[in-house]
Amino acid sequence: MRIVSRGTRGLVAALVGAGTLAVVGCGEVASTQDATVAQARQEDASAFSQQVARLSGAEAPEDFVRSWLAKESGPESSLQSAASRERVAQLLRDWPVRADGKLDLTRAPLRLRELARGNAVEGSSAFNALDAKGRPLNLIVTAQADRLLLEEDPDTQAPTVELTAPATGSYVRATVAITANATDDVGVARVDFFDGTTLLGSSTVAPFTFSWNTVSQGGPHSLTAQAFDAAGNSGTSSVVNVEVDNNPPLILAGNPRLPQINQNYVRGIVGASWSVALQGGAPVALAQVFQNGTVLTSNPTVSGTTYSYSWDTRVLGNRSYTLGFQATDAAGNPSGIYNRTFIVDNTKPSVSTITSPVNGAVVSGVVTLAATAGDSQAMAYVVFEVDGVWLTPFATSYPYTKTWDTTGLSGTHTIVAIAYDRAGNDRRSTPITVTVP
Ligand SMILES: [Ca+2]
Ligand SMILES: [Ca+2]
Ligand SMILES: [Ca+2]
Repeated sequence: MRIVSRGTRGLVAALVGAGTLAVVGCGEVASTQDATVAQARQEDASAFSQQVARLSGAEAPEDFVRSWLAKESGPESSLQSAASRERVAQLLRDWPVRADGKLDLTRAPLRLRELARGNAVEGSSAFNALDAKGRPLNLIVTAQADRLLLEEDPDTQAPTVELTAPATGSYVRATVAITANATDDVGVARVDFFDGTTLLGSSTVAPFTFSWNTVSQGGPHSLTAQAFDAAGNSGTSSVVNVEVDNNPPLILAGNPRLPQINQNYVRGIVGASWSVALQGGAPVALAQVFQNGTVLTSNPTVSGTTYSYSWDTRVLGNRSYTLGFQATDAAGNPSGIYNRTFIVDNTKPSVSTITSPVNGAVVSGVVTLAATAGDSQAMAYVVFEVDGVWLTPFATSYPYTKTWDTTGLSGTHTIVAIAYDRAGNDRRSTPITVTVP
């Protein structure tokens, strides 16, 4: 065993890559008759070193490597496939250069992996090769007695590929990441993504993914991926069916439907509801009720397309609130928040007093009944009740008055004024009695 020249050792180290094949790179290895397998590989590597030294001849190793790779990537290459020649051309392009423009042989993009076949005794050692990122190159570097060769490693096994996202049966919207998991015995060169028979796009780097813009693609779609290795073998994934829906649900208000006199005042437990009109195929996945922007529930009662919620205002202060509703479909399209403003009033009117006639009066003809009434929020009307019967229409504005024709009503009558606020709370006045002669 001789120690090869310094320049050659540099070349071998470069081709091998530091640490990739630990047995290579040192020529000081003892030769024995009963070599172990590892020692045999050391012999092979050493022979390879010597081969390179012999082949490089008068050429500097840098020139030798450059011309060797240039030859193998060109028309004189022994490689049959254009893909393999391109891989060698890429090696040459990838090879780092030093400041002086020479190839930096200490930083090789081509690395030798395990011994593929042969040994020193046969005078031919073949190594599997890796690129700079450790991916199999589908090339075998062979050192023969008088030549250094690149050979194609025949690859006949197709890659396998499955789509990992989106999930089959899912609804999707906007830009969707279609992701594939692809494997190959040598290496996956490319994954193509299809919508039916339409090629959407390709990815050459794991994780294999494609951003699919679905904005104008509503409806059902069948997605597949096809993976290729460098030799052109391909495998196709199973179909993933998805439905594209880029349209948010529409919200229509339901209860409470308040009469005009209430304006938007509410009290007690308010039965609030909304109806949802779906747009696109995705059902509602999330329905939320909000109070002043805070979620009250994400689980309102649903019946068909109507969502309802019992809003308990009794625990709230008397003031204005927004009650909102939002539905998001299974594709992720949120409706706008449908907000309605309500004023909570759970307090009776503060005042209800009959001011005319006075208690015990004797009246006749057409009598004007009058009352004072007030509410901390907003008054709606005052009802004058005579002997339990309401006089209509009600007095809806201050001063609250109502005429009462006593003709033919001789006797004693009891009168009460009932004040109602906008929310429907009422306060009864102290009754008065009057006498019609
Ligand atoms: Ca393969
Ligand atoms: Ca939709
Ligand atoms: Ca009130």
